[in-house]
Amino acid sequence: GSTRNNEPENTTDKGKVNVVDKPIVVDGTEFDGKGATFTASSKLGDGSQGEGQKPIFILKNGATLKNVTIGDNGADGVHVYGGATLKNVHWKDVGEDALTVKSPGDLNVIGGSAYQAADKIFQVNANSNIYIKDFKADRFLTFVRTNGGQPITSNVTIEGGQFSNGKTLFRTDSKTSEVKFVGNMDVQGVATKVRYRDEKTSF
Ligand code: ADA
Ligand code: CA
Ligand code: CA
Ligand code: CA
Repeated sequence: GSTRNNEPENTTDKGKVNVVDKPIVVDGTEFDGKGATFTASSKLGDGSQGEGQKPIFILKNGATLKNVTIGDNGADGVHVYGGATLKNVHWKDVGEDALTVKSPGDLNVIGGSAYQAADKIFQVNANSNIYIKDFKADRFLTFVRTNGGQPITSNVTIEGGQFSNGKTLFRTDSKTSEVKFVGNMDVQGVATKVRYRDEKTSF
């Protein structure tokens, strides 16, 4: 919605497609895509499940990314170092994954959506506080996953949102990570709400 996040969405560049050959680095500032699409060239990867692809955006030190659509080749999506805020960021077809927390920090994701994630949407590889509000995800295996087998401390809050045709909303192998759900979520066709190691809670 245009005013849901208390800020009008600027989409004056909707329809523009930028093919990205080299990760776009946003360090401590704001990048406003104005509704444009950013899609990876083959130099970053092919958007498959192959590990080691490069991201389209690298966000550092509290950078903000807003009004962006990640296009048909999602490669390794968005990497975050030292926290970031995303507003109105959409993934049309998630590549290997959509976003990775690469180093400690706070991540806020306000609005936005992700479609067609063959595996994970949010991959958490470092200690973090993560707040995801009013996000829409359709066709995914795991919405938020701390890195397999790692003792990561991540506190995740998911507020509202729409989740459909997925396997698991939150999965961790760590004893020091947890998720909290706030408000009303619209969930359809998702098998598992949380999986703490081998303990699953179904919907
Ligand atoms: C897999 C892989 C990890 C890491 C992660 C990622 O879980 O086992 O080592 O690469 O993907 O960040 O995509
Ligand atoms: Ca991966
Ligand atoms: Ca995909
Ligand atoms: Ca990845």
